[in-house]
Amino acid sequence: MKTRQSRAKFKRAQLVIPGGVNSPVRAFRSVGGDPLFIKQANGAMLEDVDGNTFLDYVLSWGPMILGHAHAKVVKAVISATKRGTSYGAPCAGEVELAELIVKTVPSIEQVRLVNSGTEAVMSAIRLARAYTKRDTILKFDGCYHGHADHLLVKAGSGVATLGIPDSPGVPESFARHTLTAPYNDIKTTEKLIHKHAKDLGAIIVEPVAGNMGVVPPIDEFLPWLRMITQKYDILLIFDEVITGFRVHVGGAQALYKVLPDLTCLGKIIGGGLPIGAYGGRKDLMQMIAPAGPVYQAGTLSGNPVAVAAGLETVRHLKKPGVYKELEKNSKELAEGIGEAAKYAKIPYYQTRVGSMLGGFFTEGPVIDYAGAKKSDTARYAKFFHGMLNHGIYLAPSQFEAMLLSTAHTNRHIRQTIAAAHAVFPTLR
Ligand code: KE4
Repeated sequence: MKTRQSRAKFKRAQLVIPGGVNSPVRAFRSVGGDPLFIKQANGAMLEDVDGNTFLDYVLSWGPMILGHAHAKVVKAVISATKRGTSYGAPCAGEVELAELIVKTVPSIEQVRLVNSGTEAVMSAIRLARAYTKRDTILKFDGCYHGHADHLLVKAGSGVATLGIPDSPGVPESFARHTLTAPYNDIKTTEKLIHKHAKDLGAIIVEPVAGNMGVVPPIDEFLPWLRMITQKYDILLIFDEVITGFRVHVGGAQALYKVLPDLTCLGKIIGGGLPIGAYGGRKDLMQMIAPAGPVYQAGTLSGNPVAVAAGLETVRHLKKPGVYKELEKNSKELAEGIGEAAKYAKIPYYQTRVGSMLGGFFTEGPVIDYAGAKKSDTARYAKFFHGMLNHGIYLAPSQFEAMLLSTAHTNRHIRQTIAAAHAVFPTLR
């Protein structure tokens, strides 16, 4: 595969951008090699600056569920742009998108638009702390909720201790307010809650984990979390930045019928433009300035162009049959890849929730981060490059998701399965 142009651009990028990328995972560090610079994208396809084309299963990490440059989204963005790109004042589009979110996501009665998932999560946590007047939060190992300081925290040694910073620059004092527990581990989580109940204000969870690879909740996990948080008067926050409008039009909360107190959204609701949102019970959201005392603001929040792209995307997703088609293709793809691994006798533990697919190079089962970390990441790197050479662009990390769009056709699915049959045997 020719990569001269990408390599030259990457060299140039590293002179002026740390690591040559504006977000670490794009740098291919965990799979090796240099990142490809994308020239354009359309539908399910990417084209890089050397003219190589790929079937895209990253979809900009989630937003592009309708595929790239969807005609209606492009048209909406162009016409919004012609009316001005930002007013810093209310506009009809942001109200329409808020109304659509309120109508579609079961637990959301009011919502605030922001500019990223990180911003959505940090605002939801500030609100939860203000409402409960308790500062400690609990997150789960392997779940990622953006890069706000108090969430870049890893498990302290032993379960009972509070978190420790997972990045330089995060003060110990911040990490001290963050507890971590293993995902899907009810027993350990219960112990932590009992021990810290008096100052535990909120529990935040990815209802389907998408940042340790894809790890679904075990059946009792989410209902139990809802029960125990109600029992201890702790707020339950669902981080649906990936799962929102992905695994179900109403998100994971609609799929699993478990309603959190607050929900964080992002990605899909912006149709590929910068966006985030947090919302939930009206009594909580009414605490947000200027309605209430909890401050949160943003120059480009509710941006007219971003909301135009988001509106077009969400309106399309609400059409009948969209998720049924996504489910059919995703199921066929997952089964096909699984068969290819089995045929090649390569241990490969698969997970899937709707059009969110995961695959770990380990016998499995994988139900938490410790299990995910047992997977053979060197083998994943070889698989990644093998598939890339067959024109299939997967996430350049074992700990991400493989995502489908409505632009992925059955022919694409069969092409991907054929590539897997060619690549798996080379991993022996
Ligand atoms: P952003 O600030 O990147 O918009 O969203 C942060 C975030 C919050 N919550 C969840 C569950 C997320 O997955 C994310 C961001 N997702 C990663 C990929 N898994 C974005 C890719 C990147 O960091 O470049």
